[in-house]
Amino acid sequence: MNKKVVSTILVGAMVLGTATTAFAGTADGKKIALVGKSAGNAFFEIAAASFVEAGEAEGAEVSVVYPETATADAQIKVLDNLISQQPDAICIAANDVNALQAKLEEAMDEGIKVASFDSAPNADSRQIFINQAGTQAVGQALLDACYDLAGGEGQYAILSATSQAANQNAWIDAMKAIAESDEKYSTIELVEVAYGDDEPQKSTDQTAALLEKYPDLKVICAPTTVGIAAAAKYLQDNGSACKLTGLGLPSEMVEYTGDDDAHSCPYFYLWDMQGLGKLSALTTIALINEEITGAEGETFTAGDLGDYTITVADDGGTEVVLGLPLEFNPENIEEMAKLY
Ligand code: RAM
Repeated sequence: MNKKVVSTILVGAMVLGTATTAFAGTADGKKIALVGKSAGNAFFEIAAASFVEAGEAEGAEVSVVYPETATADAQIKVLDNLISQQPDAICIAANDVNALQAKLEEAMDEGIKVASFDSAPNADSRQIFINQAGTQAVGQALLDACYDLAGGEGQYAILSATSQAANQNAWIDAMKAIAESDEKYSTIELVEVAYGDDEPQKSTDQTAALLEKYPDLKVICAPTTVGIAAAAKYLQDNGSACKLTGLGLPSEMVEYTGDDDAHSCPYFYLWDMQGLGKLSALTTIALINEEITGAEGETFTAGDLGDYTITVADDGGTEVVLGLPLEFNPENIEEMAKLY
């Protein structure tokens, strides 16, 4: 079955999650829909597995739904379908900051709680954002890695996901703002932001194009798990001197991570993926149960993850922040690859 057919079936019928529970959970019988940015991306599959596990442990029925493409239009179709099914909550990773607003407002007007994870729609489109690692913290880590791998001077480029991706654009904006505000970074130059659309082949082609266009390119930073894996393979297979960093899944980066010339990526970042799925589920359930409304200053306990306080996000909406970005390098890559 090709990808399009699978996606269409996923849009048409809420599958992939099932109800369980024989005990009294905090969300018995509640229906939650988890919406990813795109199908076929291991990142969302890993996050969804822990979301489903945590949700089902509380008695919720979780459905995981993917749009046909990584676009806002495709997510609007998914949302239309979901709204007609009246789940108790939707938790979405947005493909666009503003384009989902009307649909998500419609959902909230109908009494459906709206949380977002991974990639936030604007402040009016959600009640809360579950932020994996803090936008500034991710931007700082990535910019410092570019500076370090460039040896403190020279050209670097960014290989992003789609041009509309809310999360990638927020991280890139944070990188640019930090670079502008600190003289230290004036010796490194961002030459281009390219878009691989979270598709492996397009990301590979964009990597090749960057190398051809900028023969002196020292670093590519790919803040997308799909992009970094594709770039890692291309750079390594071609013995390129250009180094790579960004955000990746350790399980997809093991063979490319190393300090020597034989490896394309000395180190990269991500966050606790299982924690992201679990915190997203438990925050969504806290919204359903009206333990929180998503307002600044509210606190709640997310099971064994501990206590969380809702804070104001960079975009003026609210968020809970899971933790800090985690660095993956030759020392820990093998161990972390077993987890995600
Ligand atoms: C890709 C997606 C996702 C992002 C990761 C880092 O899998 O774009 O939204 O958070 O990369």
